[in-house]
Amino acid sequence: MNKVAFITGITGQDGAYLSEFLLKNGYIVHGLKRRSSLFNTDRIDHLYQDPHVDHQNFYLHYGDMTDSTNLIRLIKEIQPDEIYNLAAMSHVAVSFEIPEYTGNTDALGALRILDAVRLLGLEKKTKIYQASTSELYGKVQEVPQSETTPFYPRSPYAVAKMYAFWITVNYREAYDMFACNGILFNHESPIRGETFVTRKITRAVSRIALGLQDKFYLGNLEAQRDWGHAKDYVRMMWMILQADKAEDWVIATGKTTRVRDFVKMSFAEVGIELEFKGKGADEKAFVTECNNPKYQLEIGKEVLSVDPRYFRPTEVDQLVGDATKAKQKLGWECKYSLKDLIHEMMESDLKLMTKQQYLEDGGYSTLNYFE
Ligand code: NDP
Ligand code: GDR
Repeated sequence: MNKVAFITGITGQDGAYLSEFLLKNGYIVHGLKRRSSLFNTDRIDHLYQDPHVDHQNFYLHYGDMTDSTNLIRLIKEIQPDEIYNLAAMSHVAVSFEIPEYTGNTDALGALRILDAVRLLGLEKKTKIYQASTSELYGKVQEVPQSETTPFYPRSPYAVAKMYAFWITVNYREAYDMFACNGILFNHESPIRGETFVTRKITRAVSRIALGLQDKFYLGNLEAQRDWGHAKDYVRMMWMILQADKAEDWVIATGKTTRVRDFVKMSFAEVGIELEFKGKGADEKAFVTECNNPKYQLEIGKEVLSVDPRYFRPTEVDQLVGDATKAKQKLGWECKYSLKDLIHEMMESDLKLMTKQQYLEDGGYSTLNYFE
């Protein structure tokens, strides 16, 4: 019998990779997608199946994390063996703009899933994965951060995720449910949302190299993140639900890198070396070498400035995870290094931006939001 999984947030970065992974492993996959005025299924279009054909194993259902009746009905119909609750308003900076909605979706959304399973009497059948986050550590109390490090959330997003973390633990203890938190550190990929810093950088560097844009703007260049590849991390989500016991797990590479160095490494992928000058809000980056004849950038050209608009009211300065428990107990390992990740993201964005170049050369405009 094929196992049945229900993924909320299936249209997001992790939902797309997790769907691929579960389908390859023989699962029947159901996903929750939001109604939107434009198509929002770009990342999973390659998995789409015509609902009129037999033997379908990939299904999408309309729904929303703020709608309990919808979630209860879907879980009742699907009778999932595993639920992966990945849906969230996942942008930390945006959560300061829409804190109530963030709480409703990210905190109460997790409760709605847990309580639907309980209400439907599926406690012994359905295992639940909750997408918890390294943002819980926020104002860092300990380096590196592990399952025993105290939390100190620093944004409405992280506070909402802290509720989701504890309600998952509480339902596990109160109702003996197989409900687990994966405390995942940042993970990226070529399909990462365009407004997260890594993808913002690889898109901008590609456009600058191709001559489509002169420069770009970032916020805090000093922040340090433990960046892994999303493909490695979704495999771990599945492993967490296959463990003997329901527990909470830190997933991280154990290495941390400054935003500034991510910028340097991305430019280095196209043979461009940079020098950073100034400090804080006045920092800028200039080209010092251009070693690839394909990309002709003037030496001394300014390609990056800090714009304080991207600073956050409260920032998380440094994250670096200790995934010893997952490595020892579940045998998890990262297959991708940061260099591999940046290489893959740059390769993909250079291709995408080359398409934009053709369009622009043909007289069509292509939008590039500075978000
Ligand atoms: P994305 O932002 O790429 O995807 C978020 C998904 O949630 C999208 O499918 C989005 O739908 C959906 N969603 C948002 N709001 C709602 C709602 N109200 N109802 C239903 N669906 C909704 O996130 P990632 O894939 O990067 O992350 C997956 C999860 O893991 C998130 O919960 C995130 O907070 C968490 N996380 C992510 C980490 C990372 O580094 N990527 C690290 C740690 C945790 P739509 O496509 O329509 O917008
Ligand atoms: P993060 O990711 O907040 O860690 O949350 P993001 O890529 O948004 O920021 C990382 C760091 O880069 C700094 N930064 C900028 N960030 C953005 N987005 N845009 C900028 O221009 C910019 N300049 C500097 C930020 O200040 C920050 O320090 C991600 C999300 O996926 C969450 O859902 C997840 O829980 C955590 O990772 C783990």
